[in-house]
Amino acid sequence: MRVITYGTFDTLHYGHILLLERAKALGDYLIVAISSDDFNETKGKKAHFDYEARKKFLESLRCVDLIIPEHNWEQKRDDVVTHKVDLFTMGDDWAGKFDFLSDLCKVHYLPRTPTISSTLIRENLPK
Ligand code: C2G
Repeated sequence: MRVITYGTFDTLHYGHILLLERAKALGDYLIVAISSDDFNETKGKKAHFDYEARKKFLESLRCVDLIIPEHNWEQKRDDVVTHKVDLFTMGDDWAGKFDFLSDLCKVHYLPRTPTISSTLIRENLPK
C-alpha cells in the first residue's frame, strides 16, 4: 500500500516523526511531499530551514521512501495518480480539507501530537 503525506516539516520534531511513522504503518511505502520555500510563502509560513535542509532531515528517516517537492495546492491529484498512491494521510488539523481526493485514493486523518510545533521551537531558539 503506497501512502503519501504533505507538509513543511520545519525544525523536524517528534510530532512530525510520530505522524510519518504512523503514515508509513498504514502501508509499506511512504512518499512525503515537502513544501518548497516558495510554496511556504504562499502558505504564509516562514520556515527556519530551507527546502534542501528540510529534505535532508527527512531523508535520514527510515520510514520515508521517497521525497517530492510540494509547489502548490493543486498538485495533489496529479501526485496521487503519478505515484500510484493508495492512501493519502495528514494530521487531523487538516481533517476534511482533502476529502476531494477520495475518488482517487483512501483519505485518512491522523491525530496530531499535542504540545509540540515548529512555531514553538522557533520561538524558543536562541536569538
Ligand atoms: N503534525 C503533527 N503533530 C504536530 C505537528 C505537526 O501530527 N505537533 C503533522 C501535521 O498535522 C502535518 C504534518 O505533521 O500532517 C506536517 O506538519 P506541517 O509541517 O506543519 O505541515 P503544514 O504546514 O500543515 O502543511 O498541502 C498540505 C500542507 O503542505 C501541510
